[in-house]
Formats: sequence, C-alpha cells, structure tokens
Amino acid sequence: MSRLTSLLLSYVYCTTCALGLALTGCAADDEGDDTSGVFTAPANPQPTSASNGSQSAGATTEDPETTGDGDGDGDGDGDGDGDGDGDGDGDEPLCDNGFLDPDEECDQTNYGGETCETLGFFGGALSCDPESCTFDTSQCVSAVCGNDAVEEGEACDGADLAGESCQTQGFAGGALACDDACALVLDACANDYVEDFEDGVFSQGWSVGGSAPWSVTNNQAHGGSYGAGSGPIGDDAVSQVEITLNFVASGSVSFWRRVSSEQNYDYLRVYIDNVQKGEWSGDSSWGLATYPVTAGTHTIRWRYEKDGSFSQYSDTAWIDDFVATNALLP
Ligand SMILES: [Ca+2]
Ligand SMILES: [Ca+2]
Ligand SMILES: [Ca+2]
Repeated sequence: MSRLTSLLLSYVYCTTCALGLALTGCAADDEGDDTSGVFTAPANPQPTSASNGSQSAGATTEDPETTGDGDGDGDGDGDGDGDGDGDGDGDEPLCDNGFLDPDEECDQTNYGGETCETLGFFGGALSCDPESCTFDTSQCVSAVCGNDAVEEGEACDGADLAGESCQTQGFAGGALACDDACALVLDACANDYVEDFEDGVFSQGWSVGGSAPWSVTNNQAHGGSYGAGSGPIGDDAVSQVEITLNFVASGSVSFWRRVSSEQNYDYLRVYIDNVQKGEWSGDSSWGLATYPVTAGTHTIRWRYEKDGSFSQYSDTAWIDDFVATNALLP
C-alpha cells in the first residue's frame, strides 16, 4: 500500500513537474511549487512514512516475530528457565520451605506422611533436619529386643515374659523362655509324663532286665487295677525296670512303691542315673517317693535286689502311678 502510494505520489509529482515544465519550467517552479499544495504533498512525511513504512512494515511483519521471540524467549523462557532452573538448581532455597521437593525426605513439618512408626520405630516424635531436609529420628523410640522390657511387637524380652508361663501356654509345667528375637520358646515346656500301667503292659520307653524281668500285673496296684512288679528271682539276684526321660526343665519324679521282702536284706532300691536315691524292705504298704531332677536326660531305675540267703513275705516289689514332671520320652 505504501509503495503504491509512493509510486502514485511520485507519478503525480512527476506528472505535475512535467506539466509544470511544460507550462512554466520545472526548475523555476520547484520552490513555487513548494508553497503549492501539489508539492507539499510529496514533501510531506508520507513518502518518509511510506519509506519508513516500507521498512517499518517489513520490520513490523518481521519484528513482531523477533520481538515476540525476544520477549517470548526472554520473558517466557527467561522466567521459566530462570525461575525453574534457579529453583531447581538452588537446593538451599528449596529446603526448609515447607514443601516436599524432590530428593527431600521432609521439609519443616511436612513429613510426607511418615512417622516414627512408619519408619520402623516403636514410637516417638519425628522431626526434620532443616539443613538437609532429611528425617531426624533422634527422638524416635525403638523397640529394643534385649532390653528386658516387652515392647510392641515383642512377645517377651529376656526375663520379661509378659506374664506368660508354660501353664498359660497350655502346658502342665516347665520353663518358658525367650529367644534372641524376643519370641517365646516353648521347648522347655512340657506336660507331665505319667504311667499308671493301666494298659496292662509296659508302654514305650520302659525296659526290663536282670535275672527275671519286671512285668505289669494286676496282683498289686496303687491306683486302678495294674501296677508293675518285680519278677521271681533267687538269692543274690536282681530284677529291674527302668525308663529314660528327657526333662525339658528341672522337675521331679514321683511314684508309689510297695515292697514285701526280707527286712533289711532284700530291697527295693531306686536309682537315678545310677545313684541310689531310696531303698525299702520288709512288708510295707504303698508309699509315695518323690525326688527332684535337673533338666536334661535322666534314667530312673528300680531294682529288687536280694542278698545271699533267705526270702520273706511275697519276695516282690511293686511300683505304680509314676509321674515325671516336664518330661518327655527322648
Ligand atoms: Ca524390648
Ligand atoms: Ca495302676
Ligand atoms: Ca534275702
């Protein structure tokens, strides 16, 4: 448009000039024409604006882009990069701003939902290190297995069994223990081993020996119908029966015994691990015998032992209702 205007004006000017030249002479009429509106028009800023317009038009069609790029890049990218990168690169402004930014465990009181508990502690107050934006767990309380105090997640801790015992665990007795992981150990809990011989035969674990073996008999019984009695033996002979048990905890063995023998010569004797614990002779009624035992494996052996001469009464020994606490067959 402006070029067209310029051409048009130039055409008008040249036409006027030519006309002027034709009429009066163009050189003489230049100044005179300046005063005329005809010449003022071309001398007016229009051509200048037209020429400027042609440049500025080019500039305005191109400049908005360059201006747009400049502004856009400058403002947009500049701000974006500047703020974004500036914030992103500058960790210090990010930490302690209360917002959980990447690579931060926490920021001020913003813990991202974590607590001492979620971090594996028993409890306590979680805090945030304002310098590093990492968790400060110094005020978290740990459940320590090994501090002899039962805490959450622990069934026991050392000697602290939380009031539990073998009995509360359903056993007749024994020693409840606690392992290094603060879990209850029932290995030393056990029910009593009881033998009343009412099956009419020796059950598993009992073994007999000597000149004549013991046997389960219904001739004599402390409880029920059956007891165990020594076999028929002669002078200087022995009849024995024994059982070996694993005592998971210290406890005791007890049994009822009766002997009918030559008094002070022919004896019922009981041994625990080959150590004599008791002896009886004469014609006695049923009596209870009880002996303590330590934890571990022990062999209880009964022997009817005769001396070198004479026999008296039934010449027999009996036992019944044997109870071993905290004991299991090995
Ligand atoms: Ca503990
Ligand atoms: Ca019996
Ligand atoms: Ca004798």
